Amino acid sequence: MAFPLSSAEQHKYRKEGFVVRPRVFDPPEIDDMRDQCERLIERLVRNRKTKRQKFGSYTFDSDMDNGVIIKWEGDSDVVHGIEPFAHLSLELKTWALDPRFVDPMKDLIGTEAPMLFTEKLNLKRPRYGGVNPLHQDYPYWVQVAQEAKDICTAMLFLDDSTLANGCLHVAPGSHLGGKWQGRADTDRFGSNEIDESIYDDLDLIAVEVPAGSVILFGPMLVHKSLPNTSSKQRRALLFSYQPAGRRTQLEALKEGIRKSP
Ligand SMILES: O=C(O)CCC(=O)C(=O)O
Repeated sequence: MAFPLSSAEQHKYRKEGFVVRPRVFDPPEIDDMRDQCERLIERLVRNRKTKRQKFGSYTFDSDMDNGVIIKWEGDSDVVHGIEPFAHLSLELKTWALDPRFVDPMKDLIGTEAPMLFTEKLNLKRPRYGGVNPLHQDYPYWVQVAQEAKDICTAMLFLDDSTLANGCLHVAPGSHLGGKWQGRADTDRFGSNEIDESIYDDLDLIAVEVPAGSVILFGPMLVHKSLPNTSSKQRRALLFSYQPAGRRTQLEALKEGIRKSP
C-alpha cells in the first residue's frame, strides 16, 4: 500500500476519531475535480422546478430519474449538496478509487477491498452556504446500510476551508460515547441531529485546512459546520466506504429505503 495509516495516525484515530491529511491532492487535480463537480451540478439542476420537502434542517428534492437527492438552501435556487453521484460521473467515481482515499480506508475499515457506500458533494456557496447541524453519520445510515458501524468517510476539501467559509468542526473523542441524543423538537429525520442544548460542555474544534486536504472519520464522530459568511467557495467531496458486497445508498434509494443527511 502506498498510503496506509501510520501508527501515529492509527493512534489518533482510535483516541480522537479522526485524522487530517493536509494537501493530499495537488492544485491541478483539485481543479479537475472542481470542474467535474460544477458540470454535474449544472447538469442536474438546470431549470429544475420540482416540489421540495423539509426534513430537520434540510430541504430535499428527490430526483429519482437520476437516482440522486438534491439538497437546496431552503427555497432559494442555491444548491447545498447532492448524494449519491458516483453513477452520474465516471470521472468523480474514478477519483473515489484513488489509492489516496482507498489505502487508508483499508486500514480504517479492516478490509482489503473497500467499496463506496455513498458519495456527497457538499457546496457552501459564498454568502449562501448553510449550516450542517451537529450530528453523527451513524443514525442516518443505520436503517439504510447493512452495517453502518463499518462505514468510514474521506472528506476532501476542494477549496481552502476556514472559519469564515464554513470549515468542519469535530468533537475529538466523541466517537467513544455511543449514539448521542437527538433533537426532540422536530420530525423523525431531524431527530438524527444532536440536541446541542443537552451537551453544553461540548468541546468542538474547527479544522481549517488548505484545498486538497482530506479528513478521515468514522460514523460515530460528532461533527458539524457553520454557514459560509465569506465571499469564497467552500466545496467538499465526501466519499464513504464500506466492505465490498454490501448495499449502497443508491441501491437503498431505488428500493425506497430512507435517505441520508
Ligand atoms: O460539508 C460539511 O461541512 C458537513 C459534512 C457533513 O457532516 C455531512 O454531509 O454529513
